[in-house]
Amino acid sequence: MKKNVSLSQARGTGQRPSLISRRKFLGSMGLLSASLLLLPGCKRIETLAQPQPQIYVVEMKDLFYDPLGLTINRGDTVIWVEPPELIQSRHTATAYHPDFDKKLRIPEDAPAWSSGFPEEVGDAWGHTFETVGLHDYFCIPHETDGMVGRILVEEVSGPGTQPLNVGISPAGQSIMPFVEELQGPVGEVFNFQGRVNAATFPWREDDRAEALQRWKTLLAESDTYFSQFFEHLNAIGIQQVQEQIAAFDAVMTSTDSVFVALDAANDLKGFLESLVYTV
Ligand SMILES: [Cu+2]
Repeated sequence: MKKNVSLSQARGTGQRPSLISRRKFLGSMGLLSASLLLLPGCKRIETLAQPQPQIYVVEMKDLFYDPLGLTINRGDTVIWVEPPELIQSRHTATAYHPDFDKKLRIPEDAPAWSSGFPEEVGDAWGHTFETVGLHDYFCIPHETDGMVGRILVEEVSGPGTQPLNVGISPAGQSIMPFVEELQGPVGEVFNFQGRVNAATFPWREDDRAEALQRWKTLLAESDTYFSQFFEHLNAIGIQQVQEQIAAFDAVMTSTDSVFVALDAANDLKGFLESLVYTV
């Protein structure tokens, strides 16, 4: 039996089938923190010694930001760049702000910020964050496709703490990381969803074997990543998650079907979603 998983399904309204898998990726980031520079989307440019402002890079890829979420200190700078492999230069990084026809989801006293449209591929734009709180942002032409991101500056505060359905498109709600993820072991949210979409491309080209191989690779990696995020969840008091994760792991280790694994991830996602704003 063939079960097709399309981009729209993966991002559909109210569906977050790969959220937990994304979190699994997040968990292992700590293990890899010494080699962050080797990971796509995790390019941190070390500047001076610790108290000095840092510069972080977020890549604007085909319909997703990489990394998706980032935790920084006040005074740090984030630079958004378009990688050269993009075919078209058409993405922006734009704060959820009435100036850009969105509800306010950045701190009230923060300036409205937006990259505007890059003139050509490879252009970069930076913003220095001087206001603590959550800064939610989006791509002007692709917000409804779920091209959204989140910068946490030191503390969880401001209009960005409103529920995700306040001012964010359904697809964006399915992508935006929870603050708990940004407060996790690493503070950078790996964009699993974007990678899932990229891995799904061969399927659309009728190369099912290649797509399955890419999915299996993603899921196998995610298994490693999950444990550390689970430890974080325990640390913030969600003990009952353990049973759900055990059930999920049992499926992950016993099935050869990436779709069965995806369904299991979806079940676990639903459970965690019911908890995440109550901690
Ligand atoms: Cu875009």
